[in-house]
Amino acid sequence: MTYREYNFDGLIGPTHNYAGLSFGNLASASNKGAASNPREAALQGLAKMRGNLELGLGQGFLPPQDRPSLKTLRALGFSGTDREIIEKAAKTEPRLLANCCAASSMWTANAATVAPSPDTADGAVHFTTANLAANFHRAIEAETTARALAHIFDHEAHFVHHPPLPGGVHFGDEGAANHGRLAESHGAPGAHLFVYGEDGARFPARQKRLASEAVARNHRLDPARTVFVKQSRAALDAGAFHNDVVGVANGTVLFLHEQSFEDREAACAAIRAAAPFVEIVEAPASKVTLEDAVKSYLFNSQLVTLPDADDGAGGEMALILPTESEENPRVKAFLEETVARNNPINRLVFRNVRESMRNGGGPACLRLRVVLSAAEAGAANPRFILDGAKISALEDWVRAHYRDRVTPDDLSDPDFMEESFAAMQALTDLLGMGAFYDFQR
Ligand code: SUG
Repeated sequence: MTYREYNFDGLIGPTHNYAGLSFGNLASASNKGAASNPREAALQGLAKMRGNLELGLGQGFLPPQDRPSLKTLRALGFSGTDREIIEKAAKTEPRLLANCCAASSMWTANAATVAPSPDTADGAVHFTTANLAANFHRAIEAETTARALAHIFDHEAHFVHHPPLPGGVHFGDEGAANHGRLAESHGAPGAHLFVYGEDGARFPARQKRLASEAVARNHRLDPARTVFVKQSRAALDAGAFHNDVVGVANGTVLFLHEQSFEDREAACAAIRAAAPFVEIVEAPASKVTLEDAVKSYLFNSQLVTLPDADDGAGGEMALILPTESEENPRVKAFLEETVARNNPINRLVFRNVRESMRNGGGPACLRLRVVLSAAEAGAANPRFILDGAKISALEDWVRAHYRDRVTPDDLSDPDFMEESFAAMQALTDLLGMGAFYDFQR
């Protein structure tokens, strides 16, 4: 059977802004209060999707969420008309309002964890929506994310959907950002690497071991091919709030920073036991410091197998990197050295996703990987699987509805809310989604 990897990128929403909401995420903190450009952000995201399509990769997307989240504000005691709710929240609880306006669902690596069908005991594709319990603005994504995944992957025989884990921060789960799959080809049984954290001296860990274990159970993975590894406190405290800031896995390759794991040798031994074919490509701290890694996001790249004649196995690999990693001379030198060496990574592609990067989201944060057989891909909702014409239609939609400048003050403006909902209404019309969002129900 032929299997293919699809990247489902988050379509960036019209309220994209810099509110400094994520403690431990250095980019989010340092850009707090800056003006954002949602139009440019969404077009950068779509250009990355188009670029991946042009490389021959499978590309889908997840829709943005409806923001401001009036449902959340109502549940927290704000009442009146929609406009009155925004006015009251802006006056008395502006931080809460900012949390309810975040366009953070764009980072779909945090939407869910996915297990492809060759890896699961029942042969279905399993999804567990992430509860994102660590941050309020992200925790309120989970309900709509689950709805979106169920809408797109709507076929009982192929797709199993697990709700967000219960228990709040006790089972804090940040989705695929702390998970990687290693396999000899997309369709071969894969090994699953779950990376969890423990609080550092500076910053709290978001992903809990208990959560990773629960997701592995939900997905009916083979325990012999499932590894739980602790992220290093040094990486967390350097600003790697998700493990995908310091490492990425694809196919037979694990590309990571030397200081990613708390106990490097034990972690690598466990990974080799679960995936004997693995090739570990490591950046030594002497060449790339953790600080370089966090600033440049070289590991927050999409490591992809370029298509070849068969099912994507054995093809060469490319790194889809943020332009920031081209601008750091040490990082650039290490990347060039990596492609020159004898390993499957032999192409570098730099993409500008600066608007997202300024909130701590690189190319890998913006995508959820879903490996599908041809039959499974055929069972997914085709409106969310892209070709060039569909990308052009989404670009037109962005140009018609998005502002090119948003400051924190704009979040208090009820007109901005109405514009955002008009955009979402037009999107549901375009995609035939019906009354999908809370504001439409
Ligand atoms: O959860 N930033 C996101 C970035 C997520 C990146 N995802 C991965 N590494 N996979 C976060 O910290 C900032 C929003 C603000 O400050 O306005 C934010 O939510």
